[in-house]
Amino acid sequence: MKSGSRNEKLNTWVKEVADLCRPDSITWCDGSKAEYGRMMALMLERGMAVPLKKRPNSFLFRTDPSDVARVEDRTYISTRSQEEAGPTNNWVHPDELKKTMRGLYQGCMKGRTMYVIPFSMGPIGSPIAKIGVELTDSPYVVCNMHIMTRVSAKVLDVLGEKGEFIPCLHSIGAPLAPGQKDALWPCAPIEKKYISHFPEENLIWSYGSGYGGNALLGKKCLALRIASNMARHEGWMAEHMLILRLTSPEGKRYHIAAAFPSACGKTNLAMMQPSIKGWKCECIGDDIAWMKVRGDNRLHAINPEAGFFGVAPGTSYGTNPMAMDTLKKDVIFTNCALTDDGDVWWEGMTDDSPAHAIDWKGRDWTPASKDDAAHANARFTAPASQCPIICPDWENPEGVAIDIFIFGGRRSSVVPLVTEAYSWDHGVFMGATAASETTSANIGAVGNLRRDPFAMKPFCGYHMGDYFTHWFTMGDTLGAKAPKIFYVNWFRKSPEGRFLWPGFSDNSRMLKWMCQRVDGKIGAKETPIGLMPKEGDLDLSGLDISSGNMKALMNVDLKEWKAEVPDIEKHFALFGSRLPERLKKQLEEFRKRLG
Ligand code: SAT
Ligand code: MN
Repeated sequence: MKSGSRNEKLNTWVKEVADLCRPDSITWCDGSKAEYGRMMALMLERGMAVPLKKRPNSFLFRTDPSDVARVEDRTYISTRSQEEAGPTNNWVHPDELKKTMRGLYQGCMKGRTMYVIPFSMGPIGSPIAKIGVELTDSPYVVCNMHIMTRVSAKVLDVLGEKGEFIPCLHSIGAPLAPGQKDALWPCAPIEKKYISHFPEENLIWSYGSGYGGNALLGKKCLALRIASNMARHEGWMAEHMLILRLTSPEGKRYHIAAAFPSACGKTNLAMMQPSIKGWKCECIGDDIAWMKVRGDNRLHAINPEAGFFGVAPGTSYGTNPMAMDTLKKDVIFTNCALTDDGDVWWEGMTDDSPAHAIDWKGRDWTPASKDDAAHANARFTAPASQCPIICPDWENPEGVAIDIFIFGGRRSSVVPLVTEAYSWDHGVFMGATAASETTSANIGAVGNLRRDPFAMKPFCGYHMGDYFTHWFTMGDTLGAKAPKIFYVNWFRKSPEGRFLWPGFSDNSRMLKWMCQRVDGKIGAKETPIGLMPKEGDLDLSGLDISSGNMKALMNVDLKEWKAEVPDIEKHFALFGSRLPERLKKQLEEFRKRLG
């Protein structure tokens, strides 16, 4: 593609960054297949990419062992006052952070090419889409952005001379001296990694990591952290939610948006194959929802992304056949194992492990090896259009009208399979108090319980107390047309540590109950924590589950729930004077119901 654009602001910014980072050359990307091919050829030549014999146009990458997940400890919301960033975000004053990062950016692209990637989040030209431009020195990022966003010269046309874009600066932070041999996965050490957001000027600066959300800046950085802040000012919502369409045997459509923390099964739910007869599911998105109130006064959702960056381990024809079929060609795999016949493999993909493989660190692996063959946060990057059940409306700029919100997380105890909120305010309380055991999607300890409000703790670009207020405001705007809110937990375990619920396609049973609730076709019983299915109301036909397990899954132990209260109080105290009164009232009512 030719260099430069008609947009003065963009050209000036590209020049400024080039003066600072000193790349050897600059390439403007056009998102074409040929460009993708050139980038891959370059990475093959450098030995970074492994072509997969078994999957056409698909490649395996192995990262540096230090660069395998998002780095929440190194992620910043940099506003002029710390108060604005709030208690859930790391904060450094923009002047100081920019000074530090400018120091790091100085000459950081020497020996490399800087790519200019114009991309659209949402269909190009759609009124709800936003334009970003990522500058990066990573060809791996270019290829992933091709899949995850809409990269095209058309974006520059839409931008025109005066259009607005979100500048996203990224460097892996590994300049090359003349003659220096490149690493297979160049990146900077952890203490030099920075994932920084300047919401007051809609600006993103990322340094030192080449992985996932740290480097593909359209995703968590733009579509969640920056967009959430834009959304509260502009009266819409940017949420960490999958979007799916469920169609009943009678042909009635329901649209569901569900928020779960990273690596808690959003991709699996988004592509589920209902086990109940006659119900059909179609996927619209698996990670992010942008939602606006439209003329019908309902909340309409679009998926701003164009691909899936899904967790590989655990994905199989048993758990998520539609994902498996999405992965047949044109996929980038990262940190999976390589089999001897030139395919990828990961824990949970097949019943039998291969007798030999190369693990994600490039070492020989056999089932006797003490480490896993694939990293627990190994990922696939695949075009959404390849999903066999992608919804015909997945790129509809009008979006789909949401009927149901679901919150949830991983809880091995306490939380039952499904609960319905008494009201919008109660639903906001459920979202605000959501808790989950931590996963390997972030660098840090795995399995610790943490409050992760609306699954947005790592992704809210402003004060979380104000974010709660925004949810109440949206509820007031939507009034009777607001989606119904539910809370689920697929992950409850027996005292012996076995999952009590089969999950995956059987989660459709809870979705059916939710749809019946939306239609007012079925009752519910009142419990202190919310409305729950009455005995016999959940469709369990054809499911082999003991009544003991069902009882355990639905159990609400008041002692256990009372024990949650002090933790909720501590969590709420974090938000100080910005905790909405309406949440305090909800906590009061919750306490009363618990008795
Ligand atoms: O690395 S990502 O942020 O894209 C994946 C996730 O944490 O959900
Ligand atoms: Mn996510």
